[in-house]
Amino acid sequence: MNCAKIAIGAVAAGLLAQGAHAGIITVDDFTTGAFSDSQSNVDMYYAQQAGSMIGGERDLRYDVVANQFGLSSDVVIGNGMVFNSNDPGVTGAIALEYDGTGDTEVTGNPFFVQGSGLNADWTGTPSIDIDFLFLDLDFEVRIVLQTYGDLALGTPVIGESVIEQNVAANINPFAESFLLAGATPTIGGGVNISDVDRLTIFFNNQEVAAVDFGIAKISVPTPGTAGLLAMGGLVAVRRRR
Ligand SMILES: [Ca+2]
Ligand SMILES: [Ca+2]
Ligand SMILES: [Ca+2]
Repeated sequence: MNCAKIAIGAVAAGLLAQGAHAGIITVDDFTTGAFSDSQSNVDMYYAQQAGSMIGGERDLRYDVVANQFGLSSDVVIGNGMVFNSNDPGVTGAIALEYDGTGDTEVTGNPFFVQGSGLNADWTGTPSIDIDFLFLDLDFEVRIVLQTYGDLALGTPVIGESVIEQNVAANINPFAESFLLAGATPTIGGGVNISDVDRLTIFFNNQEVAAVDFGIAKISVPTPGTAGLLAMGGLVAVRRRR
C-alpha cells in the first residue's frame, strides 16, 4: 500500500513537474510564441520563439526549395501553425525543433544547432501525436528524437531514433500518431525515452510541391493517464465509504 502510494505520488509529481494535463504532455499548442513571415527567395530561414512550449523555446526552420514563378511561402503561428506553399511553382518545407535554449539558429545553415536539451522523461509513451487542422497533399513527416551524452566529454548525441511516416491529405482536422514502436535507431541503441533531449519534426520531408497544411498541437501521451485515473478512482471510493 505504501509502495503504491509512493509510486502514484511519483507519477503525479513527474506529471506536475512537466506541466502535463491528465497524462498528456503538451510539446507545443502554439498559443504562445506568435510568428509570421513570408519568403520567396530560395533559402533556409530560421526563427526562434520563446514561450510555454516544452523547453521554453521553439526553433523554426522554413525553406523555399524551389520557386518557379516568384510566389511566396508563408508561415503563420498563433493558435496553431499554418504553412502555405503558394501555387503554382513553390516547393516549401518546414521543421520545428524543441531542444531547450542556448542555441542560435542561423538562416542559410543547412542544419539545426543543438540546444541545451530537454531532459524529458517520456517513459512508456507509445507515440508522438500531432493534431492537424488540414493537409492538402500527401506528405512525409520525419521525427528525430535524440538523447545527449556528456557534452564536456565530446559525445553530444549518444542515442537517436527516427520515425518517417507518410500522412494522407485530409481537408478536415485529424490526429496522426507517430508510433515509437516504428522508430528506427540511428545512433547508439536509439533514443533513451526517459531522457529525451531533442525533438525535431520535419514536415514535407520529401519536398512535395505546393503543400499547404496546418497543425494545432503536438503532444506526447504518457501512461500517467492510468495512474491519475487510478488515483482519482481511489479517492472516489474513499469518499463513498
Ligand atoms: Ca532551441
Ligand atoms: Ca536548436
Ligand atoms: Ca539529457
